Amino acid sequence: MKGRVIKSTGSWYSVLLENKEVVNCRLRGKFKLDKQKVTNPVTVGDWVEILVEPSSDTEYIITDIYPRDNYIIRKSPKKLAYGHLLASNIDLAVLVASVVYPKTSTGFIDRFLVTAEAYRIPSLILFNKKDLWDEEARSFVEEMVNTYKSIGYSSLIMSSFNDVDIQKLREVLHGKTSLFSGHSGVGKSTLLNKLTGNITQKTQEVSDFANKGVHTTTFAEMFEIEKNTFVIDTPGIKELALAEIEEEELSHYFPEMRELIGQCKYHNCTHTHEPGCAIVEALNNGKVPASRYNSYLSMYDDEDNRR
Ligand SMILES: Nc1nc2c(ncn2[C@@H]2O[C@H](COP(=O)(O)OP(=O)(O)OP(=O)(O)O)[C@@H](O)[C@H]2O)c(=O)[nH]1
Ligand SMILES: [Mg+2]
Ligand SMILES: [Zn+2]
Repeated sequence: MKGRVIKSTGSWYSVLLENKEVVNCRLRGKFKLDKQKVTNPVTVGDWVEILVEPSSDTEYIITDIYPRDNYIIRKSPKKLAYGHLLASNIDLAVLVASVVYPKTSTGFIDRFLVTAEAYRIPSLILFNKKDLWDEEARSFVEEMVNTYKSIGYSSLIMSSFNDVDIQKLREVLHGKTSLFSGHSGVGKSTLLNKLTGNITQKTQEVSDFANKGVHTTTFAEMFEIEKNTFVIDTPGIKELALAEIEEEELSHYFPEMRELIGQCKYHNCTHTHEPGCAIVEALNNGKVPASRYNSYLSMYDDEDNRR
């Protein structure tokens, strides 16, 4: 039988079958020693082949993993040099952002976009909690939306508590597998509950966990919000490490810079200090937004320091 992994807790995997049944599966031993350097060989979003354990008629085992269209991998907190697969087969990476309670910085947004570019996954910036904004916050967001639009990124301005907005989001997500990511407290699980029309996920007041440093959602889980439309709710992230991205290739993941690469005076230009840099020239002409260039410099520095 073919199914899709919707949850993984330790050595057990929940697999959604075509008939909507969810069964608990274990892995066959051989997957544990896969040649990939990952701590988890199977992840949420994977399509798998399963069969009933011969010695029982209630237990299932995963016998095969279908090739992945893509995946997102994070550095494993436990095992250095190993990655942790967060999710796979994603059509849309949604960054849920907020300008208040809690604030998402442009630096964080740009890191997310770079990561999605590196995995070749289309992305969407979802500015949530608009009901909390004053005039200043609103125009700040609108400016950001315009900046991102000018370089080809779509945004959505919304509130989890506005039914018209939820309907618009539903249309954007239709027929896709979308990953919800972002800081703790931005409303990922609240949005998911609105989309499913159920209290499927626990949510929590920002002030509560900000003080305690607790994340409400603790592992990635996928939900089918309508036929063939999936949303993966993930735990909040504080920081985003740029997994597997070398500093020399960083500018390739900024679409507005990508088109200028090759026009710099020096072929190995890092776009940080060299004369005759086409990207710095575009920055001065306003074609590369200043906030984006600042994010580039900060990510470049990080990679430098890591070395
Ligand atoms: N005012 C307002 N509050 C919201 C909105 N969306 C969510 N919230 C509130 O924000 C708080 C955090 O929401 P959650 O959905 O738990 O946040 P999360 O992103 O899932 O957080 P983690 O699971 O910790 O990563 C809750 O108190 C929600 O009610 C919104 O659009 N407007
Ligand atoms: Mg949550
Ligand atoms: Zn340059």
